[in-house]
Amino acid sequence: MKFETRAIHDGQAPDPVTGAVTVPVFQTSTFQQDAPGRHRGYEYARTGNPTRSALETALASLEGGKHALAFSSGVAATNAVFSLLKQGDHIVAGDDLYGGTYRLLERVFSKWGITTTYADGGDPESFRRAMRSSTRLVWVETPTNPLLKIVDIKAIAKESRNRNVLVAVDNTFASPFFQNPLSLGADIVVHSTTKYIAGHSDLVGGAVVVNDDEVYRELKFLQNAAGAVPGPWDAWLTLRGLKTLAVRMKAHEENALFLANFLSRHPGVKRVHYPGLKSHPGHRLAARQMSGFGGMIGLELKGSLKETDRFLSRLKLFTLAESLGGVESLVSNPARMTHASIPRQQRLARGIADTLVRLSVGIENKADLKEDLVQALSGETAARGGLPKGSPVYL
Ligand code: P1T
Repeated sequence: MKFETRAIHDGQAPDPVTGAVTVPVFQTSTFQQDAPGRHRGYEYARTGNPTRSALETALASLEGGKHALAFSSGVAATNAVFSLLKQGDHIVAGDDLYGGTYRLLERVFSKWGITTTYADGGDPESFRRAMRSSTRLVWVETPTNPLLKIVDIKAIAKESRNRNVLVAVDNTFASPFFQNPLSLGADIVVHSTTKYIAGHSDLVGGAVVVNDDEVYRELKFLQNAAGAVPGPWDAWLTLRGLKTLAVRMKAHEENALFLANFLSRHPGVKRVHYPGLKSHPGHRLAARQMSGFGGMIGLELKGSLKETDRFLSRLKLFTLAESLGGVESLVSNPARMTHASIPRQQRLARGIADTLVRLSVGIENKADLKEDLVQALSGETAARGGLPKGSPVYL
């Protein structure tokens, strides 16, 4: 069955007891046992809950994987994958990644003797060079957060397989609709389901999808042992969201491509990072390993941080907020928001300018979104034309 059909049916058959067409919210912490240790598949809701099981079945299906596990956040899912490692193990991670992932590596796992080397996401060879005999895991995002770099999953997976190193791909930006890393040779897929999968900016959640039974067993153990599970309501909302993932992703992409083209020609814009633009260094690779380019745009304006701040404050439809992937458009300034946990020198070395703006393009009408950008950019351009400080900018 095709993606759109699986999103609506897999794991989501009508309830066998009542015929309810949607999966019930099993709001219970525990389950009756018929005799001590004899239960009907569920014993305690941290270990398993039928609403969560339905979500896990659907997520595995969307990623083309055998097993999925749902977590209470994307960071909790990431934490479970890093917890597969032991003291002395080494990770090679792409150098452009969510600030919270960097923080987890540098401020939590490093304390326990798990070290990380960062490799250039654009160069598979740099991953090979960073590997040591103690390397157990390669971790990449693609497209990356926030610079939208494209990492060659197949090339990295091939190199890692020879060395018995697990490859994990954080697929949050692409969503399973545009990219399935397991089919490109990755061992583990991670999602912040907070973003496109749930899609409505109304919950925080995460997921891990794998094919290998042994890796699944270890992760399932960690899910229960560490306990960062989603409650049934969040599992249910995520299920409701993912039914429309295909239609939403098509709309996100159409709008993002339209706006990226417009922005790349605007005189107030220095640089646009969007893999769907032919000028993007990862465009051809993205066209090969993804079936669409997604809804995220990186943007650098001409001028200083002051002009950037003016632009941010003038936007009306793009809401200044962390997160991404919801139906509504959001804008952020990674250096002071999502990536503030990376020290400034590190950020600059990775190409994350203080003035970088990140757009999560929603599914509103694209002409309205363009108009919002036009007015915010013209304000910024007019202001640079010499209006006294603090003057209102009329257009
Ligand atoms: O926020 P949470 O659900 O815990 O997911 C963490 C996470 C993991 N991976 C990627 C690629 C992410 O972008 C995130 C969270 N990111 C943001 C909140 C953000 O605005 O970038």
